[in-house]
Amino acid sequence: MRPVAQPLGALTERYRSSTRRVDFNGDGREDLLVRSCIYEYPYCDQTAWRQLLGQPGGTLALSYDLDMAFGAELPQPGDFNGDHLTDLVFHCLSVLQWCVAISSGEGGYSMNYGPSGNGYLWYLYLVGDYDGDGFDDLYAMRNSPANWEVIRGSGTGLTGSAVTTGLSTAGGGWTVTDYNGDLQQ
Ligand SMILES: [Ca+2]
Ligand SMILES: [Ca+2]
Ligand SMILES: [Ca+2]
Repeated sequence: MRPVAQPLGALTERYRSSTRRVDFNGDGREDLLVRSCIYEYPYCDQTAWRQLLGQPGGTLALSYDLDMAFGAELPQPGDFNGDHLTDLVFHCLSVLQWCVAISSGEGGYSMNYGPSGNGYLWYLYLVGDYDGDGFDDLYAMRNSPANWEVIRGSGTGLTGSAVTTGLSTAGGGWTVTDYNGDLQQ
């Protein structure tokens, strides 16, 4: 049980999850993912997601563009292989599959592909550790029936099939949390 003075645990414990503290290269400095224009002339006709890595002194340095993401996606941070480097999961609109950019440790990443994204809402998904195994999992909204499904983190990326939760997506405004403190979300 947590002491009353620190019901959420010590400050250092609260932000140990890479889901909450984005660090692509594991140097302890928080990093950013930004959407920016990559073809600006004569007008911006293509955007991309770009990693900016935190530098000593508080500056940021442009690192990598996110492959297979052209700007309409909404990448979500998580750690799908349990190495404490922040990965990014999103719906690859170019191939209509769920995919994860697994961070490599130098600011780069390798792409991993999960199941087809057909039949899911492509713009609304969440990340949490559904089964408490230390690998983050993807919560995806199935269109019909309108239920949440979970595509588990495998330790190397995403598993090839989804788990049916039976939980309706009705209501909107969803988030993922550990409701009963059993370290499963
Ligand atoms: Ca970093
Ligand atoms: Ca990782
Ligand atoms: Ca998991």
